[in-house]
Amino acid sequence: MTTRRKFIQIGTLASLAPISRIFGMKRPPMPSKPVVISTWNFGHGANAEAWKILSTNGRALDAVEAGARVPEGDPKESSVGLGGLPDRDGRVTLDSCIMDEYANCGAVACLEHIVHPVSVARKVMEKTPHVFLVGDGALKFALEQGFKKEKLLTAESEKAWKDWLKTAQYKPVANIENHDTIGIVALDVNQNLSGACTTSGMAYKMHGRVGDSPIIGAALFVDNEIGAATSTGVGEEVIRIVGSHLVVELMRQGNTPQQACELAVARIVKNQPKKSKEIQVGFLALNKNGETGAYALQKGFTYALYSNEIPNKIFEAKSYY
Ligand code: SD4
Repeated sequence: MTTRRKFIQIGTLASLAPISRIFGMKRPPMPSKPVVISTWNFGHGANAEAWKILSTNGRALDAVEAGARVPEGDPKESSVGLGGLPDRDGRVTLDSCIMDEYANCGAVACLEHIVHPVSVARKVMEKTPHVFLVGDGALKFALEQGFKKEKLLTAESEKAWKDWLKTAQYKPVANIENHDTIGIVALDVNQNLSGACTTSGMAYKMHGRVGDSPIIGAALFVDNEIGAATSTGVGEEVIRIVGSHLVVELMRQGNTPQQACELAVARIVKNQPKKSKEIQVGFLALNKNGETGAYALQKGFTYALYSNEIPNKIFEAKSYY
């Protein structure tokens, strides 16, 4: 399932990518709807769940929520939902957002004790006049909506945190494959786009720290006329460039999804020439035609793509460094 191979980017060769280093590859066929793309290896399981909805003519919104719930509910995934690594005070705090084809969106941040923050984010979107609930307010709302209060810190995550406390050095390392965020975007048969993002955030962050993952425009953006984008990695750098919104706007200006991801990553490098060598940020993009793009600062950013032509495969994104 996790075999990595070089991904020949769909649509990239239609024109010269500004900083593309891809040469001499054949152009793959245009993907047909539906399409779902999600971050990291656990995107494979998420895509499989999303595909059940997409392949039966379901809505992209339902598909991305169902997909994101897969790693959220898996106690072995130490970066999302149940079993997520805690902050430096030992508290598992979750960030998530969701956005549909009408630009409706909902988000929660610093939410504790709830296994499926993506579903709480969807309730914020559908049941409140607001977009974003945080902390105790988000938990109160979740409980009112019938979500169960649970302990999210597993024995493994608690042990990892106690080991970390021995040195207590906060150094987010690129591509710790079991500490990552799921971002998932999909195009359904009715040509509608939606996306979701969910995470326990950077391990051992300060209590109260919120990353890019629940921020609409940063880790997720959907514009049903153009496309959708999502991100993973060091959220502070994604927030600084409002990354996913930037990727969608770059597509609006005529860039392919691949070019848009590359230009967004280049913006981070321009902002932080030194720091960008040490951290990881990755973007995924999907346009209205079902073409996809993926690009990261560092090697090792994997993602999973599911379409009629590519039945759920994991690829490694091209990278700046
Ligand atoms: C954050 N972007 O909290 C998330 C973490 C992540 O790969 O994606 N790690 O900043």
